[in-house]
Amino acid sequence: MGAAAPTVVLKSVCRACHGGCGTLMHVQDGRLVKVRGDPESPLNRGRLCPIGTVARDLVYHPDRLKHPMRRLGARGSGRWQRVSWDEALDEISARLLEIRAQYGPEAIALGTGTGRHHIRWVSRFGNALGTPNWCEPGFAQCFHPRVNTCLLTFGDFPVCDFTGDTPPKCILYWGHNPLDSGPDGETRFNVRDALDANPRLIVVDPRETELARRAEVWLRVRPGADDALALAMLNVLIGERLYDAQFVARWTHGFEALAAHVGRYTPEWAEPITWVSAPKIRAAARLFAQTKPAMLEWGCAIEHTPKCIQTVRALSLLPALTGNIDVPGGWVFGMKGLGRFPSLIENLGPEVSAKRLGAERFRLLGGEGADLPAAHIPTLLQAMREGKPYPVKAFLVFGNNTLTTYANSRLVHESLLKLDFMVCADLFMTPTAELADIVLPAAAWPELDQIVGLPTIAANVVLAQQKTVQIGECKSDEEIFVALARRMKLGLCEEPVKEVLDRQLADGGVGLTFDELKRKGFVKLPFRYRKYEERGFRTPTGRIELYSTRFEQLGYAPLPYYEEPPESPFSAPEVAREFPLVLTTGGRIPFFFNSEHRQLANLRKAYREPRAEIHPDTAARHGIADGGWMWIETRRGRIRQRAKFSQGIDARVVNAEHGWWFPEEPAPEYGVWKSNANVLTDNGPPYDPAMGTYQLRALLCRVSAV
Ligand SMILES: Nc1nc2c(c(=O)[nH]1)N[C@H]1C(S)=C(S)[C@@H](COP(=O)(O)OP(=O)(O)OC[C@H]3O[C@@H](n4cnc5c(=O)[nH]c(N)nc54)[C@H](O)[C@@H]3O)O[C@H]1N2
Ligand SMILES: Nc1nc2c(c(=O)[nH]1)N[C@H]1C(S)=C(S)[C@@H](COP(=O)(O)OP(=O)(O)OC[C@H]3O[C@@H](n4cnc5c(=O)[nH]c(N)nc54)[C@H](O)[C@@H]3O)O[C@H]1N2
Ligand code: SF4
Ligand SMILES: [Mo]
Repeated sequence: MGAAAPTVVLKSVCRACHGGCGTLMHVQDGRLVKVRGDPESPLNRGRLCPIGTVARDLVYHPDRLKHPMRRLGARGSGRWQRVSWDEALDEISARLLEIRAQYGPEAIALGTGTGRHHIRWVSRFGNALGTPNWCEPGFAQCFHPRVNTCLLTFGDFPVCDFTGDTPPKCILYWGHNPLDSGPDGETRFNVRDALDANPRLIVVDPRETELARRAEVWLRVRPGADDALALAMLNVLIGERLYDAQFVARWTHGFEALAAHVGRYTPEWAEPITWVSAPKIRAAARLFAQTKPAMLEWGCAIEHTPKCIQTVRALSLLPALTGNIDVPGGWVFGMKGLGRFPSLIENLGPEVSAKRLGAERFRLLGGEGADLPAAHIPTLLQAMREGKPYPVKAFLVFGNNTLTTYANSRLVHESLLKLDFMVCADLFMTPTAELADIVLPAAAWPELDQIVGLPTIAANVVLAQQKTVQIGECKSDEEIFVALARRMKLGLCEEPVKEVLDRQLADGGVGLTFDELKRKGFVKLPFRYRKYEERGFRTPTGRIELYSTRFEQLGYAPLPYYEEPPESPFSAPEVAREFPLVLTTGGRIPFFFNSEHRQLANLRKAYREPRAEIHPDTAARHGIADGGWMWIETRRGRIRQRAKFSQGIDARVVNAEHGWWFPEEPAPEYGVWKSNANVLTDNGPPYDPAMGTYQLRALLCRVSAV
């Protein structure tokens, strides 16, 4: 026997969630033999979460898609035939060119998932193809409402200062539970390190999470009443003169108007709406204002209702009024290590952009106020179903399990069945991929080259993700786009992936090529605080716009206001008679990323089945046992999850987990209708007027024992 091949250790970065943990990839003879956290990475210093730890299980899972497949028989037949990449690309190219010629490029839509390595490449390919219709379930419902709102209010996107030397003295966690979720735009371990310095904690969450238990003030808000709560806190900050008067006078616009506006939103007004007592609201506002530096850690819970943008606006003003902006340990603006992504958006003329579904109505999502313009999902699905305002005939899905993460899964299913042509690129077969005509095998994170800048948008740490192994015939999504663009002779999006990566690095502040960055693993850029002192804020007034001139210009309210969610005990009492409980969904699970990872035995053994949190008194009234299956039903449909008793949750509230399907159950459905929270949610109007956001939380439900 010959000597064992030497092990090579390559630096990379985990992208199994929004990502960012530096890794050391041990490769022997073309096989990944070990994955460890990189002790040198400033984002995780050697640690990995449960999902990162099982990287090898993901890469070598026997159910991975390893070659392209063409469906045999009717949509959803569950029968597939192996085809070559050439056959698959030829067929996709021919069908798309046909649809484009007959109905116009806008009849081809593209979908993707949250924060993936290739997210911007999906819209880039759409732009090359000439269609404005790309979408992502996180665009109107997650993170981008925060980004777009802040770009208009602050001229930049603030992130928590977790990579500097000064820990925060106070953290306000609002609708965000980063002990379980790898947070948006940050990395999990920086968030944990900030807690080690024992900051004072305020938590706004309907569930009694570990953070809520640790908090000095826990505000157990009624799901969907966050806007009322934030407005009442603004009322206290201003009424009790707790704001930073000097900062407000020098660096904000519209303080007088805001002060007059929030005068009506007293804690006593908010108490019956939010189910939080007025003294607690006062205590939270005082603690946040009087402890510095303070930061706001906000999550997607505030973006899952149709008044998402005004909620985000109201919250964003808390750090602004208290002067916690671009200061050590506060909310900071990043150093922009990466250049602008070559999105090819200029290829869409104004007429084509105007055809973006929903753009005209939702100007922060797809119109002139948008950072990365996206189509409105309910409008897109309607175009698939009804051909109105024009037909959408093809859907190309690159990394999204549409049936599990879009609201109202039954309606989504009905819409997808109307398509002429559907393609799905994924790591595994999913209930969504089963509806496709062609399925493409995508490379997982250890199998591809990319760069990532973190914190997202602000990017003062830039890392290289590098290809360490090849699995079957898998290709990265980026490579698939290039291959398809060449096959279709688009004349755009045809240059090699590495050229684009090099250009992004050259246009940013890093000063390295991709190959050079790969060898280093990551670069951390030097940080400067209070950058606004040099050049003001990038808003029309040069200040933080408490009163937003940009919102006003776009035809939206310039000051945040309160609005009741459309399906609540107060706004829909007739519905509440039949469905008396307030339902919220989500609540991240540390072992899975959205609908992913249910195949990985080492994760699944820690968490076999979906759980819905419920108060024992409510459960008792319906004969539901702790750990027993319970039905959860809304006007849209019914699912079952296992009851998880909690004394901490309000007896009027239930929380159902999202993303559940069962890869071990028979194809083509894999149990997707059993426990999927989005059978319960709503994608009908009203939508957020600026962003088009639909309702994933703050709904009405009833429960019963199975
Ligand atoms: N391990 C893991 N990490 C993840 C993900 C994952 O699935 N798994 N998903 C990723 C994604 S896409 C995102 S957006 C982030 C999300 O991460 P988070 O923002 O932390 O999202 P959730 O855990 O769904 O919800 C946060 C908290 O909001 C509470 N909540 C529910 N309804 C309301 C409400 O109406 N108001 C308020 N104030 N709170 C409410 C929930 O009880 C929960 O504790 O995590 C990312 N990271
Ligand atoms: N009810 C309810 N619904 C929700 C939420 C909620 O809290 N409650 N959260 C919402 C939020 S915040 C978000 S961001 C969305 C998330 O929604 P998505 O990000 O779309 O998440 P998934 O649907 O799980 O899609 C991930 C799919 O991509 C595949 N995949 C993983 N890596 C790759 C890759 O590199 N390439 C390709 N081609 N495929 C890959 C996975 O196998 C999986 O099938 O869900 C939203 N839906
Ligand atoms: S937190 Fe995210 S990036 Fe870090 S190890 Fe876990 S899955 Fe990977
Ligand atoms: Mo998200």
